[in-house]
Amino acid sequence: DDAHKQQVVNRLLNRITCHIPSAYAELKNAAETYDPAHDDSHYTDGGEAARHLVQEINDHRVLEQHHWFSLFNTRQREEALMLVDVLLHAADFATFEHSAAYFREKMNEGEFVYALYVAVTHSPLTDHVVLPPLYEVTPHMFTNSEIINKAYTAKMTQTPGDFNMEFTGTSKNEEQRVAYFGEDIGINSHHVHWHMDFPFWWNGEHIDRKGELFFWAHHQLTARFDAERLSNWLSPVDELHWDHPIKDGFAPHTSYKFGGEFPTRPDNKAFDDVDGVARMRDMIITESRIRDAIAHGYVEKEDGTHVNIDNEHGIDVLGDLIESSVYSPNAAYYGALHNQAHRVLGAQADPHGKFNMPPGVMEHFETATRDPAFFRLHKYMDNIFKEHKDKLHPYTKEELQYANVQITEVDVGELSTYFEDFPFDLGNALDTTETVEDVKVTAHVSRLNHKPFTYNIHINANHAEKVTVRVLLAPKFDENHVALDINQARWAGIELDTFWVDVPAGDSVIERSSSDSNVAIPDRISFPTLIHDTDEAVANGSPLSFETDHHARGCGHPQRLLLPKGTTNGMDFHFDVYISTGEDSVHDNVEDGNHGYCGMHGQKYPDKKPMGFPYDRHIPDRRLYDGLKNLHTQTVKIFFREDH
Ligand code: CUO
Repeated sequence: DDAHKQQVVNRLLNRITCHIPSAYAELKNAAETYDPAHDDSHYTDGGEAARHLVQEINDHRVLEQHHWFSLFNTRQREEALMLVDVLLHAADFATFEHSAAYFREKMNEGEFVYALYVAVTHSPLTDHVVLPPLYEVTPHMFTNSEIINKAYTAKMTQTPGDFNMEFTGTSKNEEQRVAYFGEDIGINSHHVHWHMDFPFWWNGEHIDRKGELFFWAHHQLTARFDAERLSNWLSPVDELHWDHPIKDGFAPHTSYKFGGEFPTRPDNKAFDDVDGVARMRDMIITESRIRDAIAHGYVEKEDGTHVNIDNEHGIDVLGDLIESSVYSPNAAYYGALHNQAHRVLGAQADPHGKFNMPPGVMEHFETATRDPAFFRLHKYMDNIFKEHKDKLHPYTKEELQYANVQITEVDVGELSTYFEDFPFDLGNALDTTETVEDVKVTAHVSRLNHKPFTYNIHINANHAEKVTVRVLLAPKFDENHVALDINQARWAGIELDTFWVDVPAGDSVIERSSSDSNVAIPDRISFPTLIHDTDEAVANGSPLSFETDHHARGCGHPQRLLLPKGTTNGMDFHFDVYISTGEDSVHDNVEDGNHGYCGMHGQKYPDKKPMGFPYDRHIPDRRLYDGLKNLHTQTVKIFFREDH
């Protein structure tokens, strides 16, 4: 049952990097008595994947334990994917459990954690399993070296400790003003889960609009980061380019559990070719091939035939092409701009491998957004996507209007943000032995949150119908307090919510709360709580105390960060509500969840319209959007409260 499965997954992940083989007798038994090579009937592939992996291990070809793991390292990824393959071919949960327990003892810990997270995310056997927050499974990737060192001291001296985690650097670095966003453990968790839900290497069942989601999820990260910058008197991020120096350096103050310190990059570092990865010349060629495809309006497939991209599906093709994923129509020609860029940026401290440095933060989805170069890189790609979107014809009045509904008024409650303290557990950061007692060590971070808010949309409908409601926020002014025109504001827009609702004929009010938002998820259940509540449920034979459906997916913008920070005196934003026909919905019923940036697992993306509609395309003339009865726009202020 669910509690049992949850307990197994907890145990597989707890203490995984703590230098002891298995913290649980049950797992040890499963690992010792189980022989995947002789268990054909329990796998849907007859045990082929398991036999293959066992052979690789017996031949001593797999990465050792206690070594860093990078998904972008081709061989390391292959190994992790072999384990994913084994787990996804398990015909029943017992096989899933036993294989995982077995390979846990034999494989690199980083590969194991990655494979298990991906397998639990995608296997129907683990539908209701809640994955613990990665920041409490592999805390090294989410906190800094100073905290880890203090935690070790606490353990050595057997003194429980609470340690405040500071943002990296000093106020001399103006980028530090927005470190609360890039270094937020919830953002990092969302980002790494997004890439586990939509892996670039994914070759299983087709995932709907995966390329477009790659564009949209990252476009939103970029737009949100810019809104945070404006809240802190910084100009929006500038894109990076291969033949310009990387303006901002970054000192991560972070260590691998195994493999030393994450490398540092000074300011204004010129891009170097990276041995075994890419030359800058190749990056420029790859980019120009993609820009050519956009200019031509088609992508050339490997067999020479064309895929037309001058339409609303073009963005999906381009997303696959730029990332690049297995879905890329021609990776041999268009390369892998995005993935290579992450590796190139991650290796700038030691591009020729002279110093045996481990990969930089840009090579891990857990750590990438901490580096200001992350947002510069994604702005660069975002601008390529924009080039394509700007080629499409602007929406016409006909496409935009919806005669059935008139929005008469939208009243929005107070929008305010504040910083709060958040503790998380560091137990999994520390080595464990039989002879040294565990002590409780906790990291505290300061994180942005907002007061819950509601808004009421007053409408008048000619007839009862299901309608699609889209809610957007966009900064009103730039960093010099010059008003953004509609065409700038629309690209800076933040999706707050998209939902479907049945409205009656006549006047009615749609009430919506910030906590309903379909782009955000609540806090993850902490790992110690997860373990405690699960063990209790198993021991008492009672159901789990938490709602598994509600917490099953880790992908989703943190609810706390739904609003940008704003300013003490109130920062002006456009607050737009746009209503269109319910026929934009793919499904009859869409429950509230996290589909805005993360889709619906195993199902079609629920909104038929392009992501970002009705603001995804060029707006040559503001009058196109003036006078639409189904669009309501107003100015709101977001207040940052220091003294919350
Ligand atoms: Cu998520 Cu570059 O795609 O990090």
